Amino acid sequence: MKPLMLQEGCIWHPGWLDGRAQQDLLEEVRAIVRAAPLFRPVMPKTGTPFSVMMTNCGPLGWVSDQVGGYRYQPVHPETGQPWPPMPQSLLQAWAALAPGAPPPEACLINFYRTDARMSLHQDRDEADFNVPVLSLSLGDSAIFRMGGVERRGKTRSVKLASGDALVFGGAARLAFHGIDRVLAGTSSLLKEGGRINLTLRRVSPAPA
Ligand code: MD6
Ligand code: FE
Repeated sequence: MKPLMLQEGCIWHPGWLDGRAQQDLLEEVRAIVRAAPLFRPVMPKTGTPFSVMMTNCGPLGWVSDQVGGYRYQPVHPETGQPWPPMPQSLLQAWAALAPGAPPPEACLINFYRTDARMSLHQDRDEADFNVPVLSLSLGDSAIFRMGGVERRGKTRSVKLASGDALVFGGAARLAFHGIDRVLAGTSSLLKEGGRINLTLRRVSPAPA
């Protein structure tokens, strides 16, 4: 399907990964989870657990806990081991959809059971907001809500399906967004249902 601009800088590529590529990426995600087990982050200050479980690959990974807050770090918060390397397929997706951007340093992998959500947020733990974030989705479809750069602005929702890519850049890079709900039974990729979302990020300033 042809790409659609949801807002300036935010491009949705429905079906960017075909069935084979989705299956291959799922296998890579499974291998990453074996090396870097899913953990459940908690909100800074309140300690409220996320409903989503997470892991990462690449030189850096995004973590959150009560004391340290949101941050990137080179090791898994529970095992203390470096994150597994980023698979070639993800680097290829980055090269294709974020051409000219400096290499990604982190791929955050979110696991949603069918009752999980992600509240409206901005991604602002990275140094350079000129570099886009690239999102890839696997498994059940989900209602993705996006607004503007102000929390109270108006929002629109799209249904992200397995294989969809979303480039979050330009004026949309700091737009609020979240997952309202996962639509159980919309994909057969994951035997037990649920959804996986991968977001590739440049964390440090671009090399000179
Ligand atoms: C999700 N995505 O699709 C959550 N962040 O599960 C995100 O939070 C996100 O899709 C930054 C850029 C693109 C995204
Ligand atoms: Fe986000």
